[in-house]
Amino acid sequence: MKKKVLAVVLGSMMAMSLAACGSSGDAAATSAGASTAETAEATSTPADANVASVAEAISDAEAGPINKGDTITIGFSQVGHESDWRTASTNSVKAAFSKENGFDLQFVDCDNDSEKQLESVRNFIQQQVDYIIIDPIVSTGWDTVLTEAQDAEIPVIVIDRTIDDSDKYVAWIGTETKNEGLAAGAWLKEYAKAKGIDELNILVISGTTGSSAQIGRTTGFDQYVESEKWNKLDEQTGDFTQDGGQKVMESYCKSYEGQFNVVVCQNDNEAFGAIDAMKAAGVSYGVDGDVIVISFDACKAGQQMVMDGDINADFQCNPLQGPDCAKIVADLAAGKDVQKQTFMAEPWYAHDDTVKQVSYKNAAGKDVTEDMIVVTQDIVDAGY
Ligand code: GZL
Repeated sequence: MKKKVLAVVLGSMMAMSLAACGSSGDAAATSAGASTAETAEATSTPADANVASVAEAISDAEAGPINKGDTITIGFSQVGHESDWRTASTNSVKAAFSKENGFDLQFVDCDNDSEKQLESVRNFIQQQVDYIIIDPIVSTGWDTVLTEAQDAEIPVIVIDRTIDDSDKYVAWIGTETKNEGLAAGAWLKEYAKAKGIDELNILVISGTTGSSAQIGRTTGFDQYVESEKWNKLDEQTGDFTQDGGQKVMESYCKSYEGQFNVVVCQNDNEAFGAIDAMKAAGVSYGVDGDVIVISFDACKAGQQMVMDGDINADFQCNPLQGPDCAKIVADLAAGKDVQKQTFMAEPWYAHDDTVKQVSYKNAAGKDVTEDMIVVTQDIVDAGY
Protein backbone atom coordinates (compact mmCIF):
# COMPACT_ATOMS: atom_id res chain seq x y z
CA MET A 1 0.00 0.00 0.00
CA LYS A 2 1.16 3.57 -0.61
CA LYS A 3 2.53 4.86 2.69
CA LYS A 4 4.77 7.70 3.64
CA VAL A 5 7.91 5.75 4.13
CA LEU A 6 11.17 6.09 5.95
CA ALA A 7 14.49 6.19 4.20
CA VAL A 8 16.12 2.87 3.58
CA VAL A 9 19.78 2.59 4.62
CA LEU A 10 21.71 1.32 1.58
CA GLY A 11 25.30 1.88 2.72
CA SER A 12 26.95 -0.94 0.81
CA MET A 13 24.92 -0.16 -2.35
CA MET A 14 25.74 3.54 -2.16
CA ALA A 15 29.45 2.73 -1.80
CA MET A 16 29.26 0.30 -4.71
CA SER A 17 27.25 2.50 -7.05
CA LEU A 18 29.73 5.36 -6.71
CA ALA A 19 32.71 3.06 -7.03
CA ALA A 20 35.05 4.35 -9.70
CA CYS A 21 38.08 2.81 -11.25
CA GLY A 22 40.77 3.69 -13.82
CA SER A 23 39.58 4.05 -17.38
CA SER A 24 40.99 4.48 -20.82
CA GLY A 25 38.61 7.41 -21.32
CA ASP A 26 39.17 10.85 -19.83
CA ALA A 27 36.02 10.66 -17.69
CA ALA A 28 36.13 8.88 -14.35
CA ALA A 29 34.72 5.63 -15.59
CA THR A 30 33.12 3.01 -13.43
CA SER A 31 33.00 -0.72 -13.84
CA ALA A 32 30.09 -2.90 -14.76
CA GLY A 33 27.59 -3.01 -11.93
CA ALA A 34 28.43 0.47 -10.78
CA SER A 35 27.52 3.75 -12.40
CA THR A 36 28.60 7.32 -12.59
CA ALA A 37 26.09 9.96 -11.55
CA GLU A 38 27.25 12.31 -14.28
CA THR A 39 25.42 12.41 -17.58
CA ALA A 40 28.74 11.58 -19.19
CA GLU A 41 28.55 8.88 -21.81
CA ALA A 42 29.67 5.38 -20.96
CA THR A 43 33.37 4.65 -21.29
CA SER A 44 35.19 1.32 -21.21
CA THR A 45 36.97 0.07 -18.13
CA PRO A 46 39.91 -2.30 -17.54
CA ALA A 47 38.93 -5.94 -17.34
CA ASP A 48 40.00 -6.45 -13.73
CA ALA A 49 37.73 -3.64 -12.55
CA ASN A 50 34.92 -5.18 -14.53
CA VAL A 51 35.70 -8.62 -13.12
CA ALA A 52 35.73 -7.35 -9.54
CA SER A 53 32.70 -5.15 -9.64
CA VAL A 54 30.28 -7.39 -11.51
CA ALA A 55 30.65 -10.04 -8.81
CA GLU A 56 30.65 -7.33 -6.15
CA ALA A 57 27.48 -5.75 -7.57
CA ILE A 58 25.60 -9.02 -7.31
CA SER A 59 26.94 -9.94 -3.85
CA ASP A 60 26.46 -6.44 -2.40
CA ALA A 61 22.90 -6.31 -3.65
CA GLU A 62 22.13 -9.75 -2.18
CA ALA A 63 23.70 -8.91 1.19
CA GLY A 64 22.23 -5.41 1.26
CA PRO A 65 21.69 -3.52 4.56
CA ILE A 66 18.65 -3.81 6.76
CA ASN A 67 15.86 -1.31 6.30
CA LYS A 68 15.40 1.03 9.26
CA GLY A 69 11.80 1.91 8.55
CA ASP A 70 8.54 0.79 6.99
CA THR A 71 8.46 -1.47 3.96
CA ILE A 72 8.65 0.32 0.61
CA THR A 73 6.36 -1.20 -2.01
CA ILE A 74 7.81 -1.37 -5.52
CA GLY A 75 6.03 -2.31 -8.74
CA PHE A 76 8.56 -3.63 -11.29
CA SER A 77 7.39 -4.08 -14.90
CA GLN A 78 10.07 -6.15 -16.64
CA VAL A 79 10.43 -6.70 -20.44
CA GLY A 80 10.26 -10.50 -20.21
CA HIS A 81 12.61 -13.48 -19.93
CA GLU A 82 14.02 -13.56 -23.48
CA SER A 83 17.75 -13.66 -22.78
CA ASP A 84 20.59 -14.32 -20.33
CA TRP A 85 20.92 -10.56 -20.07
CA ARG A 86 17.29 -10.27 -18.99
CA THR A 87 17.72 -12.94 -16.33
CA ALA A 88 20.71 -11.06 -14.88
CA SER A 89 18.71 -7.82 -14.97
CA THR A 90 15.75 -9.39 -13.14
CA ASN A 91 18.02 -11.02 -10.55
CA SER A 92 19.83 -7.73 -9.96
CA VAL A 93 16.59 -5.86 -9.24
CA LYS A 94 15.13 -8.68 -7.14
CA ALA A 95 18.34 -8.90 -5.06
CA ALA A 96 18.47 -5.15 -4.48
CA PHE A 97 14.76 -4.82 -3.65
CA SER A 98 14.63 -7.79 -1.29
CA LYS A 99 12.50 -8.12 1.83
CA GLU A 100 15.68 -8.01 3.93
CA ASN A 101 16.47 -4.63 2.38
CA GLY A 102 13.05 -3.34 3.41
CA PHE A 103 11.12 -3.73 0.17
CA ASP A 104 7.94 -5.44 -0.97
CA LEU A 105 8.61 -6.07 -4.68
CA GLN A 106 5.65 -6.72 -6.97
CA PHE A 107 7.26 -8.23 -10.09
CA VAL A 108 5.55 -8.60 -13.49
CA ASP A 109 7.27 -10.41 -16.40
CA CYS A 110 5.56 -8.85 -19.44
CA ASP A 111 6.75 -11.57 -21.84
CA ASN A 112 7.75 -9.03 -24.53
CA ASP A 113 4.09 -7.91 -24.80
CA SER A 114 3.70 -4.11 -24.77
CA GLU A 115 -0.05 -4.19 -24.05
CA LYS A 116 0.60 -6.42 -21.05
CA GLN A 117 3.32 -4.02 -19.89
CA LEU A 118 1.01 -0.97 -19.99
CA GLU A 119 -1.61 -2.98 -18.08
CA SER A 120 0.96 -3.97 -15.42
CA VAL A 121 1.83 -0.31 -14.81
CA ARG A 122 -1.87 0.60 -14.51
CA ASN A 123 -2.32 -2.19 -11.98
CA PHE A 124 0.59 -0.84 -9.93
CA ILE A 125 -1.10 2.57 -9.95
CA GLN A 126 -4.35 1.00 -8.78
CA GLN A 127 -2.48 -0.85 -5.99
CA GLN A 128 -0.98 2.54 -5.02
CA VAL A 129 2.59 1.18 -4.79
CA ASP A 130 5.19 3.63 -3.51
CA TYR A 131 7.43 3.49 -6.63
CA ILE A 132 7.20 2.01 -10.13
CA ILE A 133 10.21 0.66 -12.01
CA ILE A 134 9.88 0.06 -15.76
CA ASP A 135 12.19 -1.57 -18.29
CA PRO A 136 10.23 -0.55 -21.41
CA ILE A 137 9.84 -3.16 -24.15
CA VAL A 138 9.54 -0.38 -26.76
CA SER A 139 10.45 3.29 -26.47
CA THR A 140 7.12 4.88 -27.51
CA GLY A 141 3.46 4.80 -26.37
CA TRP A 142 4.25 5.80 -22.77
CA ASP A 143 3.04 9.34 -22.15
CA THR A 144 -0.58 8.51 -21.22
CA VAL A 145 0.22 5.90 -18.57
CA LEU A 146 3.11 7.95 -17.19
CA THR A 147 0.68 10.88 -16.84
CA GLU A 148 -1.63 8.58 -14.86
CA ALA A 149 1.28 7.62 -12.56
CA GLN A 150 2.20 11.30 -12.14
CA ASP A 151 -1.42 12.18 -11.29
CA ALA A 152 -1.36 9.38 -8.68
CA GLU A 153 1.89 10.89 -7.31
CA ILE A 154 3.81 7.64 -7.83
CA PRO A 155 7.42 8.27 -8.93
CA VAL A 156 8.53 6.18 -11.93
CA ILE A 157 12.13 5.02 -12.47
CA VAL A 158 13.10 3.70 -15.91
CA ILE A 159 15.96 1.19 -16.21
CA ASP A 160 17.93 -0.14 -19.16
CA ARG A 161 15.93 0.74 -22.27
CA THR A 162 14.68 4.30 -22.80
CA ILE A 163 11.27 5.91 -23.07
CA ASP A 164 11.48 8.41 -25.93
CA ASP A 165 7.98 9.96 -26.05
CA SER A 166 7.64 11.16 -22.46
CA ASP A 167 9.84 12.51 -19.67
CA LYS A 168 7.31 11.92 -16.90
CA TYR A 169 9.69 9.78 -14.86
CA VAL A 170 12.13 10.82 -12.14
CA ALA A 171 15.21 8.92 -13.24
CA TRP A 172 16.67 6.60 -15.89
CA ILE A 173 19.65 4.27 -15.46
CA GLY A 174 21.00 2.40 -18.44
CA THR A 175 23.55 2.28 -21.18
CA GLU A 176 24.12 4.20 -24.40
CA THR A 177 23.33 1.50 -26.95
CA LYS A 178 24.26 3.76 -29.87
CA ASN A 179 27.83 3.71 -28.52
CA GLU A 180 27.72 -0.08 -28.57
CA GLY A 181 26.81 0.01 -32.28
CA LEU A 182 29.47 2.65 -33.00
CA ALA A 183 32.17 0.70 -31.15
CA ALA A 184 31.23 -2.46 -33.09
CA GLY A 185 31.52 -0.58 -36.38
CA ALA A 186 34.84 0.97 -35.39
CA TRP A 187 36.17 -2.46 -34.37
CA LEU A 188 35.03 -4.15 -37.62
CA LYS A 189 36.67 -1.40 -39.71
CA GLU A 190 40.05 -1.94 -38.00
CA TYR A 191 39.72 -5.73 -37.87
CA ALA A 192 38.99 -6.00 -41.61
CA LYS A 193 41.96 -3.74 -42.36
CA ALA A 194 44.29 -5.80 -40.18
CA LYS A 195 43.08 -9.03 -41.80
CA GLY A 196 43.27 -7.64 -45.34
CA ILE A 197 39.53 -8.13 -45.92
CA ASP A 198 38.56 -5.59 -48.60
CA GLU A 199 34.89 -6.43 -49.01
CA LEU A 200 32.42 -6.75 -46.15
CA ASN A 201 29.06 -8.37 -46.92
CA ILE A 202 27.06 -8.11 -43.73
CA LEU A 203 23.95 -9.79 -42.38
CA VAL A 204 22.29 -8.36 -39.26
CA ILE A 205 20.02 -10.15 -36.78
CA SER A 206 18.50 -7.23 -34.89
CA GLY A 207 16.83 -7.09 -31.49
CA THR A 208 13.19 -6.40 -30.65
CA THR A 209 11.97 -3.86 -33.21
CA GLY A 210 11.32 -0.46 -31.64
CA SER A 211 13.29 -1.15 -28.47
CA SER A 212 15.89 1.50 -27.71
CA ALA A 213 18.52 -1.27 -27.66
CA GLN A 214 17.71 -2.24 -31.25
CA ILE A 215 17.42 1.38 -32.38
CA GLY A 216 20.71 2.38 -30.75
CA ARG A 217 22.78 -0.55 -31.97
CA THR A 218 21.40 -0.30 -35.51
CA THR A 219 21.86 3.49 -35.68
CA GLY A 220 25.42 3.31 -34.38
CA PHE A 221 26.55 0.43 -36.58
CA ASP A 222 24.81 1.83 -39.69
CA GLN A 223 26.93 4.98 -39.39
CA TYR A 224 29.86 2.75 -40.40
CA VAL A 225 27.87 0.88 -43.04
CA GLU A 226 27.31 4.25 -44.71
CA SER A 227 30.70 5.87 -44.14
CA GLU A 228 32.69 2.75 -45.11
CA LYS A 229 30.27 1.80 -47.91
CA TRP A 230 29.90 -1.72 -46.54
CA ASN A 231 27.38 -4.01 -48.19
CA LYS A 232 24.60 -4.75 -45.69
CA LEU A 233 22.73 -7.59 -47.39
CA ASP A 234 19.83 -7.86 -44.92
CA GLU A 235 18.55 -7.05 -41.43
CA GLN A 236 15.79 -9.09 -39.77
CA THR A 237 14.72 -9.22 -36.13
CA GLY A 238 15.54 -12.20 -33.93
CA ASP A 239 13.69 -10.54 -31.02
CA PHE A 240 16.72 -10.97 -28.75
CA THR A 241 16.04 -14.71 -28.45
CA GLN A 242 18.17 -17.78 -29.30
CA ASP A 243 15.32 -19.31 -31.25
CA GLY A 244 14.86 -16.07 -33.17
CA GLY A 245 18.56 -15.90 -34.01
CA GLN A 246 18.58 -19.48 -35.21
CA LYS A 247 15.49 -19.11 -37.42
CA VAL A 248 16.75 -15.91 -39.07
CA MET A 249 20.19 -17.44 -39.67
CA GLU A 250 18.70 -20.62 -41.14
CA SER A 251 16.87 -18.45 -43.65
CA TYR A 252 19.98 -16.34 -44.31
CA CYS A 253 22.08 -19.45 -44.98
CA LYS A 254 19.64 -20.37 -47.75
CA SER A 255 19.00 -16.89 -49.20
CA TYR A 256 22.61 -15.64 -49.03
CA GLU A 257 24.58 -18.87 -49.34
CA GLY A 258 28.26 -18.05 -49.96
CA GLN A 259 27.56 -14.28 -50.14
CA PHE A 260 28.26 -13.09 -46.60
CA ASN A 261 31.39 -12.80 -44.42
CA VAL A 262 30.03 -10.93 -41.37
CA VAL A 263 27.02 -11.54 -39.13
CA VAL A 264 26.04 -8.96 -36.49
CA CYS A 265 23.78 -10.34 -33.74
CA GLN A 266 22.28 -7.66 -31.50
CA ASN A 267 22.56 -9.88 -28.43
CA ASP A 268 24.36 -13.04 -27.32
CA ASN A 269 21.31 -15.30 -27.38
CA GLU A 270 20.73 -14.47 -31.05
CA ALA A 271 24.42 -15.25 -31.64
CA PHE A 272 24.06 -18.66 -29.97
CA GLY A 273 21.15 -19.47 -32.29
CA ALA A 274 22.90 -18.08 -35.36
CA ILE A 275 26.02 -20.15 -34.63
CA ASP A 276 23.91 -23.32 -34.32
CA ALA A 277 22.34 -22.53 -37.69
CA MET A 278 25.69 -21.87 -39.39
CA LYS A 279 27.10 -25.08 -37.93
CA ALA A 280 24.13 -27.05 -39.30
CA ALA A 281 24.55 -25.38 -42.70
CA GLY A 282 28.28 -26.13 -42.85
CA VAL A 283 29.24 -22.42 -42.72
CA SER A 284 32.51 -21.74 -40.88
CA TYR A 285 32.48 -18.80 -38.43
CA GLY A 286 34.51 -17.06 -35.74
CA VAL A 287 38.23 -16.30 -35.60
CA ASP A 288 39.19 -19.31 -37.75
CA GLY A 289 36.14 -19.26 -40.03
CA ASP A 290 34.80 -17.52 -43.13
CA VAL A 291 32.22 -15.45 -41.21
CA ILE A 292 33.11 -12.82 -38.60
CA VAL A 293 30.64 -12.93 -35.68
CA ILE A 294 29.88 -9.75 -33.72
CA SER A 295 27.57 -9.79 -30.70
CA PHE A 296 26.30 -7.55 -27.90
CA ASP A 297 25.67 -8.04 -24.15
CA ALA A 298 28.85 -10.01 -23.33
CA CYS A 299 27.07 -12.22 -20.80
CA LYS A 300 29.05 -15.09 -19.26
CA ALA A 301 28.15 -17.60 -22.00
CA GLY A 302 28.87 -14.98 -24.65
CA GLN A 303 32.28 -14.23 -23.14
CA GLN A 304 33.00 -17.96 -23.10
CA MET A 305 32.30 -18.12 -26.84
CA VAL A 306 34.53 -15.11 -27.42
CA MET A 307 37.34 -16.86 -25.54
CA ASP A 308 36.69 -20.03 -27.56
CA GLY A 309 36.89 -18.04 -30.82
CA ASP A 310 33.28 -18.68 -31.93
CA ILE A 311 32.45 -14.98 -31.46
CA ASN A 312 35.08 -12.49 -32.65
CA ALA A 313 33.97 -9.48 -30.57
CA ASP A 314 31.24 -8.81 -28.00
CA PHE A 315 30.13 -5.33 -26.89
CA GLN A 316 28.89 -5.38 -23.31
CA CYS A 317 25.64 -3.88 -22.12
CA ASN A 318 25.39 -3.77 -18.35
CA PRO A 319 22.30 -5.48 -16.82
CA LEU A 320 23.11 -4.81 -13.16
CA GLN A 321 20.96 -1.75 -12.52
CA GLY A 322 19.46 -3.12 -9.28
CA PRO A 323 21.78 -1.54 -6.68
CA ASP A 324 21.82 1.88 -8.37
CA CYS A 325 18.05 1.79 -8.72
CA ALA A 326 17.64 0.96 -5.02
CA LYS A 327 19.89 3.88 -4.17
CA ILE A 328 17.70 6.22 -6.20
CA VAL A 329 14.64 4.97 -4.30
CA ALA A 330 16.48 5.48 -1.01
CA ASP A 331 17.38 9.05 -1.99
CA LEU A 332 13.80 9.77 -3.09
CA ALA A 333 12.40 8.27 0.13
CA ALA A 334 14.78 10.56 2.05
CA GLY A 335 13.47 13.56 0.10
CA LYS A 336 16.72 14.03 -1.83
CA ASP A 337 17.03 15.10 -5.48
CA VAL A 338 18.19 12.42 -7.91
CA GLN A 339 20.09 12.49 -11.19
CA LYS A 340 17.69 12.30 -14.16
CA GLN A 341 20.10 10.21 -16.26
CA THR A 342 22.73 7.72 -15.07
CA PHE A 343 24.86 5.87 -17.61
CA MET A 344 26.36 2.49 -16.77
CA ALA A 345 29.87 2.20 -18.20
CA GLU A 346 30.76 -1.11 -19.86
CA PRO A 347 33.75 -2.82 -21.50
CA TRP A 348 34.22 -4.11 -25.04
CA TYR A 349 35.59 -7.64 -25.50
CA ALA A 350 37.44 -9.54 -28.25
CA HIS A 351 38.99 -12.96 -28.74
CA ASP A 352 42.42 -11.49 -29.44
CA ASP A 353 44.28 -8.18 -29.66
CA THR A 354 44.16 -7.78 -33.43
CA VAL A 355 42.40 -4.48 -32.62
CA LYS A 356 43.75 -3.11 -29.34
CA GLN A 357 41.57 0.01 -29.14
CA VAL A 358 38.59 1.53 -30.94
CA SER A 359 38.25 5.24 -31.67
CA TYR A 360 34.99 6.86 -32.70
CA LYS A 361 32.79 9.94 -32.15
CA ASN A 362 30.32 8.76 -29.53
CA ALA A 363 26.61 9.49 -29.12
CA ALA A 364 27.44 12.59 -27.08
CA GLY A 365 29.54 13.88 -30.02
CA LYS A 366 32.81 13.28 -28.18
CA ASP A 367 35.88 11.66 -29.77
CA VAL A 368 36.74 8.67 -27.60
CA THR A 369 39.34 5.91 -27.66
CA GLU A 370 38.44 2.78 -25.74
CA ASP A 371 40.15 -0.53 -24.98
CA MET A 372 39.22 -3.83 -26.54
CA ILE A 373 39.69 -6.35 -23.74
CA VAL A 374 40.87 -9.87 -24.59
CA VAL A 375 38.61 -12.31 -22.74
CA THR A 376 40.38 -14.45 -20.10
CA GLN A 377 39.03 -17.23 -17.89
CA ASP A 378 38.92 -14.80 -14.95
CA ILE A 379 36.62 -12.51 -16.93
CA VAL A 380 34.35 -15.39 -17.87
CA ASP A 381 34.27 -16.66 -14.27
CA ALA A 382 33.18 -13.25 -12.97
CA GLY A 383 30.69 -12.58 -15.77
CA TYR A 384 26.95 -12.19 -15.23
C1 GZL B 1 19.81 -3.98 -23.65
C2 GZL B 1 18.67 -4.90 -23.29
C3 GZL B 1 18.56 -5.98 -24.32
C4 GZL B 1 19.74 -6.94 -24.32
C5 GZL B 1 19.08 -8.22 -24.65
O1 GZL B 1 19.66 -2.71 -23.19
O2 GZL B 1 17.44 -4.23 -23.17
O3 GZL B 1 17.39 -6.77 -24.05
O4 GZL B 1 20.75 -6.57 -25.23
C6 GZL B 1 17.83 -8.13 -23.82
O5 GZL B 1 19.81 -9.38 -24.36
O6 GZL B 1 16.92 -9.07 -24.20
